This record gives sequence, structure tokens and C-alpha cells, in this order.
Amino acid sequence: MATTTLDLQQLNDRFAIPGVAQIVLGEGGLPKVKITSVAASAEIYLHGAHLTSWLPAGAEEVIFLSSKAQYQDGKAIRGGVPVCFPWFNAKSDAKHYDPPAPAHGFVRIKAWELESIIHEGNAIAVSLSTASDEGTRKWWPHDFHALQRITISSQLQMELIVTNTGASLFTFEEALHTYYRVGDIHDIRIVGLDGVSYLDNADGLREKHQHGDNIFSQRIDNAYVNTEAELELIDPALGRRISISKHGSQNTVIWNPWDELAKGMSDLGGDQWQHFACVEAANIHGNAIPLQPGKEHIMTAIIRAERLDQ
Ligand code: TA6
Repeated sequence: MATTTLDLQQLNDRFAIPGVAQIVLGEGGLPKVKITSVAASAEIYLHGAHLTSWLPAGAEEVIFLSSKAQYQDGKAIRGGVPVCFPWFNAKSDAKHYDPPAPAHGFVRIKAWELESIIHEGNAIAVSLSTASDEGTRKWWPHDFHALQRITISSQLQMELIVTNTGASLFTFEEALHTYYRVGDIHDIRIVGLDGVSYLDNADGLREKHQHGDNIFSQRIDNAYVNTEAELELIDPALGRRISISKHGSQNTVIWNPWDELAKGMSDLGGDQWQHFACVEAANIHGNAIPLQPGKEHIMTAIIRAERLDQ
């Protein structure tokens, strides 16, 4: 649904912070929060509570965003940080529904409510929420509230807080499906998963073990299990190291489609697949989260970027 000038004015009346935070019309006429501060700038669409840019002061853009991304209800923006909930990848019974249940759940393809923008020191915390409704219950018969709190400073912190607002236990999967911008996928390495078991989604989810650092020479789609490891993405072409830590997450997913899948992705195109790597804090497969009524679960991802020569 298009955002009117009045909607935008009402949003800015409630949430704008002069010189720091404003809500503007983004691609596809979708509203986005635009953050500009001493420490960093960032952009977050209300659609999917989807961060599409984080640019620490003095650094280059850290987040990849496809030049062919689609910006519309019912579609996920390609790139940025899609929020996957309450299931990961295809729902096993997706086709039993009309319309079919969407991949990676339904919260990344709908507008979230902007709850608050808080300026504390050099940090700006943007909170957005969504909740179950009759539309979501068609696909997933549980009542929930989800809050995404994104804190922008010289680091990027994303917290996904899920609350069971229903009367019975439910079990959910989740991921902060972060696309990191890289100079050249062939040259990067991800350090920190040596020896960790993973399920290889490019090979029938067979269980394997990571030997050494992750380097990329083909499609990779690995779900590492029972790991809270802090990782480093080393990018020689951009001369930088991205540190990725997390709390409340037992899985890390590493993905690049390679040319193999990218050529069939209309919202990616060209050689863009060579310029991102997905490193995702998640709770999926055997690490899905059972949540009792009234309880909440918090998954946090914290990202820092620094020069390699530092
Ligand atoms: O995170 C890896 C993955 O699950 C891959 O299997 C691939 O499907 C990717 O997510 C992107 O999914 P999407 O639905 O956004 O195209």
C-alpha cells in the first residue's frame, strides 16, 4: 500500500530527530528510516524491518544491496538484512496453502510498525514491531509479537525479540539473513568455523565438518550447528575485516549462490553474486526455539568493520 505524504508527515511528527533521523520515501514508494549521525549512517525500510545500509564513519558501505531488488508488498528485498521468521527456507507443507507459504516465513515481506527512534550518545536505536494477524494465522496458527531493535553506532547491533502471546507452546525458526558487501567473493575468507559441523543445503542437508577457514570457489549453502562462534570476514579487495558476533543463536548460515543460482535470480542479475557473502545468525533445524506462552526469546547480532591495516 503506497505511503502518502500525510503518512510520512505523521511518521516524522512522531519519530523524526532533526539532523539525525527522518522517515523518507525509498524505492517503490516504501517508507524508510534514514539515520545520519557522527558515528554512522544507515537506512531501514519499514517493509520487513529491513536494514539496507550501514556505513560507519570513515568506512565504505558494509551491507550489500542488489541493484535489481524488488520493493513491494509480498516480496523480500534482495540484500540488506532480511528477517526470517517463523520458519527458515521453504516451509515443508508450503504448497498446502493458497497462496503458498513464502520462503523464510512471512515477516520479511510485510510492513512493520515503527515503534521508536531513540538517540543515546553516539547511538541511535530504531525499534520496529509486527505481530500475528488473520493473514499470518493462515500459514502459522500461533500468536506472536516480534520486535526488531537496530542500534546504529560505530558498530551495528540487531536484536530480534520474539514473544509468545498465545496460550500454547510454539516452536519457531529465525535468522538475521545478513548480506555483507565484499570486493570479490573469490578473495575473501571467513575465519572461526574450523571444526564445526554443518548441514550442507547444496548436498541434501548432509552433515559435514568444516576444515579450516571458509573460502569460496562454488555455491556454498551451509548451516553450521551448535555454534556461538564469533567470526571474521577478511576482505583483501576492500582492505577490511568485518567482525560478526552473536548471542542467543546456535546456528550460523553461510551462503553464496554462485553463478549457478544467481543467473536464475531476476532480483540479482549480472555479476552481483561476486560482491556479497551471507553470514546469518540463526536458530534453525534442530536448534529451532520452543517458546512457552508469555515467554520471549532474544537473538542478537553485532557487527564491526575495521581496516585490515589497523
Ligand atoms: O541463507 C541461505 C538460503 O536459505 C539459501 O538456501 C537461499 O534460498 C537463500 O537463503 C536466499 O533465499 P531467498 O528466499 O531470499 O531467495
